[in-house]
Amino acid sequence: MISIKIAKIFEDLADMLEIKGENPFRIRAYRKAARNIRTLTNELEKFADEGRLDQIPGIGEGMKEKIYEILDTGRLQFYEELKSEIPPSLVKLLSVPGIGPKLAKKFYDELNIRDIEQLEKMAKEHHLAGLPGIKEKTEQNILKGIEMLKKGLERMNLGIALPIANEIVDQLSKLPEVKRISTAGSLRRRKETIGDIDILTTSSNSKKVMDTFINLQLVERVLVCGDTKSSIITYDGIHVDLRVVEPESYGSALAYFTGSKAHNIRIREIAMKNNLKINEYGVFDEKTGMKIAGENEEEIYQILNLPFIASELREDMGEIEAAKENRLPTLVKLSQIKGDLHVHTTWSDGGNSIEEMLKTSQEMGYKYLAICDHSQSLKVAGGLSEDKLLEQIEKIKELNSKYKDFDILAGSEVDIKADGSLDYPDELMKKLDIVVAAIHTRFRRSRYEMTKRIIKAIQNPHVNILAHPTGRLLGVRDAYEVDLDEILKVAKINKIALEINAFPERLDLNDINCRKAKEYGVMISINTDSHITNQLDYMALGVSVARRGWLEPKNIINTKPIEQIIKFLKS
Ligand code: DGT
Ligand code: CA
Ligand code: CA
Repeated sequence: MISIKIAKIFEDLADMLEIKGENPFRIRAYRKAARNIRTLTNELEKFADEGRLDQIPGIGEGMKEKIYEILDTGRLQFYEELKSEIPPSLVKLLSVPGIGPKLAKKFYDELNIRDIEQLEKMAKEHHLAGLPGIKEKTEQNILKGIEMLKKGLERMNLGIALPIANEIVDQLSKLPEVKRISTAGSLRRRKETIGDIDILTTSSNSKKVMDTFINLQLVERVLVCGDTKSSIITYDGIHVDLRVVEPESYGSALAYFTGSKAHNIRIREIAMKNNLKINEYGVFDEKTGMKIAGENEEEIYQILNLPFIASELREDMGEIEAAKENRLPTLVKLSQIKGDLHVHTTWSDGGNSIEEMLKTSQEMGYKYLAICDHSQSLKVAGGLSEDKLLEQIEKIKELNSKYKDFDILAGSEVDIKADGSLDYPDELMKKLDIVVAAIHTRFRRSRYEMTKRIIKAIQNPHVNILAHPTGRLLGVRDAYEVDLDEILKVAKINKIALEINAFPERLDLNDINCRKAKEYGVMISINTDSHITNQLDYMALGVSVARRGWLEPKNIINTKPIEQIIKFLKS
């Protein structure tokens, strides 16, 4: 858990150095290190103990020393010094979309603006527009940015919340007093954003559990500490509720606190029709008041004569009707995924070699992996020239002959240009096993133009997968406007799979659009878009999205054996 704290410190350092106007390479190095440390969750200490910190991509000598200092002393002198120089509330200004370090510094120097509240006030009173280089439009954009930030702050991405929740559950599970434990709430339903983390447990010694909870390393502040419920705030600013319930009520409490509220209301209605009462303590006979169930969640659905409804479906989005008619989907599971069809390597902007990505994939039990580095015009991401790509294809051929029972697909994440043409010529794409097409630039186009552009791209016979189809970045950028129905129609005809990009900020397609793709009979590929080996674990996030989108293994291309993948890619 210390890794989260260290990542946060490095992110803060990057922001502070940016305000100070320091060397951009140094700033980028901190951000990169923070990102890689964050994905290590509980492994960081192991790396440190074994003296292997420099094996983490992006961790050089200086970073290593800083990590040791935090591990040894719990703080970092350099960070404390910078904090006294640059108020942390000023750093927060950078999280307003549209405000960079130069602007933040200008507002601080000229108007003594030190936090977001002051900035909002000054913008509303039109004090910003007078400053050199600041137009009225900028002022309006800043207010819009503040609004977006406030919305975003209320919820965090599943990809941030899930590892933290898992870590807390792991730590508490180690206590002999903890008998049963689970996440609940929106996190257990795997919603793409989470308001707060809910955890539920039974224990013979609630005081001991609460004590352990509020003293966990990631706790910054304790809000409430009681016998049955405690709440804390983590270093990341995440609110976590822990509830301890009686063993005989664990199942009904789990159902109650998993929600959603809308789902629970429907379930209680069905119960009432059967003269039953359901609450967080159990299922009761309405006439006699006798308790008839509550220890296990499954019993609740059984008593109502319903099949068990997976937590990801509990949104009152048709799952109750489907359960009644016995047509709930058989949801895809993580263990059914046989490979990842979109990963990067050091050939473009990745942090690990092809061999390293392969090794981790094999350890995960995969049967194949598609190497899809960036294409030539994406210079910022180290896109491969045509010659370089040809060289990589040869390299992959060579590797393939070395690996038994594992297939490496030579691919590319080919940029879709503004006019819908692709970033490599057809003759070159013909040499690839797989082409993943994606938009990376110029998304401020009309719905009509974007739709036309994507359709043109997926009509190219060499394209197999449309990556992150709507371009949204959670909390940063909304999806671009497209006519998804039109795209799905063309995808169906041209046998194109759409991607669930499992990267935490993307989760694109989202749950609702997955259901739509399924209706159109369009295949889905769940890919991580990994840039380092640790990110291959993001597959679990992608699978959650698929489950929330009612997808079954048969809807997902990378649950299939390699022979069928090849058949699909050739079709
Ligand atoms: P979030 O945290 O905003 O992402 O969403 P949830 O669903 O985790 O909501 P939260 O944390 O407020 O409460 C957890 C669950 O507890 C929620 O899904 C359903 C249940 N719950 C909370 N308050 C109520 C309530 O007033 N009535 C009912 N029926 N259920 C509630
Ligand atoms: Ca919650
Ligand atoms: Ca809660």
